[in-house]
Amino acid sequence: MNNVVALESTVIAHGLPRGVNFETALNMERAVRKNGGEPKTIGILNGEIIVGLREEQIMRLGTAPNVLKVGTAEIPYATAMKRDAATTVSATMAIAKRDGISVFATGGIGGVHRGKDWDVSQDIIELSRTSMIVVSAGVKSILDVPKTLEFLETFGVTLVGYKTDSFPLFHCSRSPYRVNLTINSPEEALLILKEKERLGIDGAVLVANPIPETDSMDYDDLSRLIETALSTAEARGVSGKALTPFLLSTIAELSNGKTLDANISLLINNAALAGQIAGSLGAEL
Ligand code: PSU
Ligand code: MN
Repeated sequence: MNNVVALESTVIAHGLPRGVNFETALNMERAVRKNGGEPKTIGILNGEIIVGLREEQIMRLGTAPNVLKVGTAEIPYATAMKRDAATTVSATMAIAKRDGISVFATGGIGGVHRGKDWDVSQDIIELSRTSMIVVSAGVKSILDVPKTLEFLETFGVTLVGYKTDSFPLFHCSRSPYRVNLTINSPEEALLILKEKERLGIDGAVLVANPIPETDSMDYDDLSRLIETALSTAEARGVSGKALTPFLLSTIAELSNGKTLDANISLLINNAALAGQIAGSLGAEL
């Protein structure tokens, strides 16, 4: 094991607006470094899989038109067709694993969408089969949270709250939903991954890391914004891979940027924790 932290690129190309995406990507890398990890942002350029994008390559994924959003299943399309592609949580995990990386920081994993029968993110399937520590601020409350939690359980993902027993909802540090298992230090995440591997149990350790309290939004306020965004998406027929980016940008507009500030804060916070976890991995050697 080494002290590398994988970072995804969908959040850069499709999750955050231009103007803040590039800077946030670099700030996530800095947060990893500051905490003892070595960041490697993952993406696909001209069909080439790159683990550890350089600054100008991150800029390209953040600004170029026609950047694909790929989950694991779409990686071979992007490489065969020599496309530029941003990797989601599932694709980033699949690539990182091949490179021997054990720690990954994202904002929030994909899950089960509300009201849409069977719009379930590939992220959950990848989490069920790939051995890795994934740091996420819980899941976005734009999703069907109870169903996402049930799916995580069904698919054998080891879910632990970081210093909390309340399941964090991305922009909100607390929620009415519980996590059954809690850890209190970066080293404990590592211990659990090692036990998974020792016992031959496949899949990820998903660390639900709450957004810092100072940037956390009110759950009821946020719920109202999300209801509005969901009806707009419905009315405009937005679905599939476009749905998550559409909902995120709509609530950012409706909240005058408040959800965007929260999103950036939790991304940096997750990168910092992943850096600490990977730092303790490096120290093991
Ligand atoms: N976290 C963020 N912003 C994002 C995402 C996560 O803060 O844009 C991305 C991740 O790459 C995740 C994807 O894998 O959204 C889920 O997309 P979908 O629901 O289409 O599977
Ligand atoms: Mn989907």
